[in-house]
Amino acid sequence: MFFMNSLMSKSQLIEQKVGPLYYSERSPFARRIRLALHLREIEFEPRVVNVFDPPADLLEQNPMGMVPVLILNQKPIFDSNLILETLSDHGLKIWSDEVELRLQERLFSTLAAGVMNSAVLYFQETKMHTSPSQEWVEDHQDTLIRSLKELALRFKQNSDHTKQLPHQNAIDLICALDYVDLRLPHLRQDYPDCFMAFESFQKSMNENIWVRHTHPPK
Ligand SMILES: N[C@@H](CCC(=O)N[C@@H](CS)C(=O)NCC(=O)O)C(=O)O
Repeated sequence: MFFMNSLMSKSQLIEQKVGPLYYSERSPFARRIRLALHLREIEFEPRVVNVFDPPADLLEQNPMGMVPVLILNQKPIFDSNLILETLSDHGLKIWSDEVELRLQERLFSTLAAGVMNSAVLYFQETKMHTSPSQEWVEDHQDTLIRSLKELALRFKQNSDHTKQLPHQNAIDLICALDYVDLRLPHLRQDYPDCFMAFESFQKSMNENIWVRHTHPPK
């Protein structure tokens, strides 16, 4: 078990036990939590697992066998959205306090998580199923493209602070884009317009050591 330290001096999380965090190195959902913690210098015990062959302790913590799972005060919290909400409940600054701003930020992050979800489903359909359905493959890709287009529109309108770390919108966007590059690398060529808005953002994000450190391996 590890303890919180440093930057979160006012956080109620300070005295609480954080971790382990169950994750897989390629999971974009887990990466959004790893980055939210790393960027605030919150230490956690890493528990890297293979979700395609889930170990018994992961299934014990989360019967759905999915990552991320964060153990907080000895209790498992799963689903990245609920983890973020819980961290926020414990005083971590994840979202703006102002209601309308918070709604817009959360909608943006929900769209980014939607892109992650479509990319995971696309990967599962193309690489994991014995007889992939072309219809589903196209459906997942279409959903992904629609969500990416909406993200690009909103990104252009968003204020600058949401495009910088450690804002959760910036974290979620970089996790979504890097995962799309991993699983659907052809999209950049097929739909260059969808990625144009994010070009300098993605480059600048990669200057951050934690973004590089958590980059999904090939
Ligand atoms: N809605 C969940 C999605 C988590 C998810 O799909 N995780 C994937 C890895 S990217 C997983 O654990 N897959 C294992 C499986 O489907 O058995 C979240 O936000 O945490």
